[in-house]
Amino acid sequence: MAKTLNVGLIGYGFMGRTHSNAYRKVSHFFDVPYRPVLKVVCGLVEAEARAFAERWGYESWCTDWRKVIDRKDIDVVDICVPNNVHAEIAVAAAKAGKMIVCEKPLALDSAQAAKMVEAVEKAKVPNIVSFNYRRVPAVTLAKRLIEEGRLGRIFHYRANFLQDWTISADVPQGGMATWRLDVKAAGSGVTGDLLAHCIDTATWHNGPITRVNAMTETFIKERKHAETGKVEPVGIDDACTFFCRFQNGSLGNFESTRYARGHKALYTFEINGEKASIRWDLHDLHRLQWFDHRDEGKLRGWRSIHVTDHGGGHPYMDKWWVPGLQIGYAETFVHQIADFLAAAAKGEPCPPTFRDALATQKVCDAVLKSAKSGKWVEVK
Ligand code: SOE
Repeated sequence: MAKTLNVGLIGYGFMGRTHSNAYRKVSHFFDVPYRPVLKVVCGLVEAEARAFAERWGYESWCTDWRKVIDRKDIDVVDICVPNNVHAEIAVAAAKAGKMIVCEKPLALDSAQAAKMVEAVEKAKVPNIVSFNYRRVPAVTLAKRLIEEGRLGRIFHYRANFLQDWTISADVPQGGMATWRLDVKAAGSGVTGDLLAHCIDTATWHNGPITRVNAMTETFIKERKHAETGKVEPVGIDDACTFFCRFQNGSLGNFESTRYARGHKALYTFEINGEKASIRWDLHDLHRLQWFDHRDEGKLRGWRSIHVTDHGGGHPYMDKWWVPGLQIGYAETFVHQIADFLAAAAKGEPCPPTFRDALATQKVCDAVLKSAKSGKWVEVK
């Protein structure tokens, strides 16, 4: 019989919903060692916290995150608030001995992230950062194929994350819905919000990034602040592209923007190896495109693998429906919680840990530094 695991969720926005849904579903589909119980949700506006608690089935709600940490009955603190508050909450939660799930990016910058790593490692508490796309079955399958050496030597890794939701100058910065545009709350723009996902997946697939050369642009220079009502300078990067070198000698090419008209969340990557190539697209997330040069010449070509087959050993899929039926974005968070709970019960780390996310943060810092100087920057 699984032990209960009392969850304290901090933040009831978009990410609070994805995580709540995962806690609700996980023990229905996975044989997890803990059964999550939604104990308390915390957020700034009491009426909204209460409404969220009622909708998702949290037993209680509050407006002060410290109360969640002070509660002896809370086992896991789940941080779904803007990036500028992650560090303070995570360090306090670690000191209180809580397990921690934290939204991405881990912090505003790598100096802050390093303090968070120190806190969780000192307290020896299980920790994970929510780079959820690793746990799309097709993305996990790509990792397995690379590990099995099927691509041979890797030459190129390229990734894009394209959106278009901030093109209008009327979109404000700051506040509950648009804090991602406020540099004080977010730390950076697309680099921390979108490229961090690509960097996490890329370094998981292809190893560390050692040097970067980047270019950023802020297309709309001033926006009204949703909280102050004043028109203020925009401090985030609206778009960022960078080249890089990986430690294994391969070349990387990354692009992210919120100004790609027509694209809502187009995350794609392509990996070219000596023997084979892989391509993946978030809009068709259950498919992995595979080209194998070793195939017989007349049949050689890109094949589209529908990553939904149990017998084929497609990651996670045996826990869902019958072969051929799909899952989606929401389930990546269920996989994340299932893996996290399994690892915690065994006393093992569950990647991406805070330490893994610190490595991603260091690449983001190097990218932003390079964009400022126009020079290559080493990733420390
Ligand atoms: C921003 O629009 C955002 O929601 C990111 O914050 C998420 O991490 C990404 O998955 C989708 O886009």
